[in-house]
Amino acid sequence: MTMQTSTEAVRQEFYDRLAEKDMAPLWAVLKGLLPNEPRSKARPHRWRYDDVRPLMMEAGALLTAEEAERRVLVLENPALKGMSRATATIYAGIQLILPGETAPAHRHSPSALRFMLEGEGAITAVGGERTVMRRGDFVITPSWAWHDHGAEGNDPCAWLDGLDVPLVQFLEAGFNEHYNDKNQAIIRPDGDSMARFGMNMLPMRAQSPYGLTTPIFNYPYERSRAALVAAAAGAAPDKHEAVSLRYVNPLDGGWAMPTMSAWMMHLPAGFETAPIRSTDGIVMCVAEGRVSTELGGERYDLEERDVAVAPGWAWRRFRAERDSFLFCFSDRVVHEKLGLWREERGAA
Ligand code: GTQ
Repeated sequence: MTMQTSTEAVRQEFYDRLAEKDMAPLWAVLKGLLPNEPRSKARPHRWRYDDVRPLMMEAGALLTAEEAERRVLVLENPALKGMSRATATIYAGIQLILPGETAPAHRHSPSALRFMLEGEGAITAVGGERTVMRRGDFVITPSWAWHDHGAEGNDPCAWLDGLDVPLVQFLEAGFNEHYNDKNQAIIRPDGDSMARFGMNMLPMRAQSPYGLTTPIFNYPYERSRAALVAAAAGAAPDKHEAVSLRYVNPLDGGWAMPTMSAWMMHLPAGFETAPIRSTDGIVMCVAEGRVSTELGGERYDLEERDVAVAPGWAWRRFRAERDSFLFCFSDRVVHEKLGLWREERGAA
């Protein structure tokens, strides 16, 4: 036995005795616990809507929305297979409702957001109020709010779902409950929450019925797009963020949801951003146009409705030949609240 192997054998024998008593040597794991910088387990990835759509329609022929409860194709990060994760903390999926179907009412502690992709007549009901979801709309289901969905027109309706499920799993704070009927009781007229909270005015004693989540549950694309176009006319785009506006909770000026941040980036025709990275992991979807992007060194040309992922601390940059609009969401708000959020802005 050489000197070295005998030392190693002695140490290993010690580690084995530690393990028997449910302990472990820190020095063997310290580098992994305290990395010099984040190295996300998630990979950059892109899902083409042209690939998703036919498979989604196949699922539509295979089972009803009611059978499935939610007929969704989960977008699995290829490095996190079987975990229902697009990023470390975010679940994403594409949900399909066929004309006349209902996705029955339930509620859960994870929060959900929707980014509407296609179909006329998609309806979601949240907390006793209905809204029509149109293409490009950003729609919110707050934690523990009853919600059911339907398609009341003649089209299949599809949207991107984003949930904070992996984060809630990590915190072991998941609850779920079924409603006693397919559809929840509607107690407010359409547009009620928008009138009270979404017109740059607030009730005299404003309080969100949804706790930490914004009281507005549909941010229509028509308005977001118009704001971005007008903002682009007023000033040069930011070198790293082009023209970006975030979805806001009007009650406190913060992000619209307590666990997920959402914003939309407008890339004017011909504009190219400089590289930027941040600790939050981002899911993005092209609302309009065509976006060439580099995410963690991978190049993707994103068409309308394509979804892509930029893992935390991966460099990202964007370019568009024609006016384009990119919906983005991430766990940034959580990082910020915990004092962990960082970004680095690279040179052009
Ligand atoms: O629409 O309520 O993609 O509960 C996953 C879980 C959608 C929903 C998902 C859900 C929903």
